[in-house]
Amino acid sequence: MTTVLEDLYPSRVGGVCELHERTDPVVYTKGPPARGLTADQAKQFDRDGFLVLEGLLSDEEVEALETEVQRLATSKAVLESESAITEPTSGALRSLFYVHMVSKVLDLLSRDRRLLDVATHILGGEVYIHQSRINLKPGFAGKEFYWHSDFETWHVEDGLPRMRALSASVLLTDNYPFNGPLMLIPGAHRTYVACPGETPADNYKTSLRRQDLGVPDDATLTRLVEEHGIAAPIPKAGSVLFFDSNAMHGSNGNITPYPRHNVFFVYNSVENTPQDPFSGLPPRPDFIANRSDFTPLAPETPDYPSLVIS
Ligand code: 6CS
Ligand code: FE
Repeated sequence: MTTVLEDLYPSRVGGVCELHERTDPVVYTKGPPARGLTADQAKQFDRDGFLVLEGLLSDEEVEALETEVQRLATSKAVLESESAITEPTSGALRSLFYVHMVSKVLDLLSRDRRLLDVATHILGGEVYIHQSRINLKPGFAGKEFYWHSDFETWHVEDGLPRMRALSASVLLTDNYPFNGPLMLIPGAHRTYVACPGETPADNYKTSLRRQDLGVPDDATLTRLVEEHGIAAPIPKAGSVLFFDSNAMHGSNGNITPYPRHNVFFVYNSVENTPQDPFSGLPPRPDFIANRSDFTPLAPETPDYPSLVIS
C-alpha cells in the first residue's frame, strides 16, 4: 500500500502566485560541521541559501573534468540519447542529464568527499543523487534560464516531499559578469512561491529548454528582489557553488565567446525520497529524476582523492 503524503507545498493549482513561509530547516545538522565546511560557511548557507567554495578543485582536476565533458559532448551516442537537451534556437548542446551514470569520472566526482561532506552536513545525514547534469551555456548561443526554484519542479513533477535537497555546481570554466553566471536572490530560499498554471503531461520535453511553468510572476520577483537584492557570484573554474533546493535563481544568456561549463549534482536526503508527483501526473523519467536507486553515496576513499586518473 502506498501512503499518500500531505502536499505541504502546493503549486500550479491556481491562477496567482502565492508566497508561503518555508516550514523545513535549511541546515539540518545542528552543531558545527565536522569537516568540509567552517561554522561560518554553514551559517552563510543557512542565511543566503547558497555558498561558494573557491578553488575546491585543482587546475589538473578541472582539466581532466573538462576533457571528460568534451568527450561526452561530442559523442554521437550521447548526442542521440534522450538525455541530451539542445538549445531552443541554435540546436547547440545545452544540457546533458544522467552524467554520473554514464561517466566513471563524473561518478567519482559525485562521491568526492569535498562535495559529500558539505551535502551530508547541510542535509543531515546520508544522501543520494536525485539528478545530475552538465550545463554548457555555449558561447554566442547560450540562452537564459528564467527565475525559478528547483524544489517547485521537483515537488510538483518528481514528488520530492520536503526541502531537503541541494545542488552542487562544479564550475569548469571561469565565470564573468557577462557570460551568463548564475544569479540568486539571497534569503529567498525561506519563501516558497506557489506558481500559477497547471502542469501538462510530458512537460519536461519543453521545460528543460525553456521553463514556462513554475516561474514566479513579475510582481512576485520584484517584491523578492526589493527585499533581498540579487547576488551574481563569478568564481573561477575549480570552485563549487552549493545552493538550496528552494533558492530562487536564474541566469542570462551568453552572447560572449566564453562558454560556461559546469557539472551539477543534486543531492537529496535518503529520508526525502520521491513519492507520487504532487501534480498527479506520471513521474518524469529516471534520467531526469532518479527514483530507482536510493543507495547512500559513500566516498570512494576515506581521504580526499585526486580526480586525476593516471
Ligand atoms: O527540471 C528540472 O529538474 C530543473 N530544470 C529546470 C529548467 N527547471 C527546474 C529545475 O531546475
Ligand atoms: Fe535550477
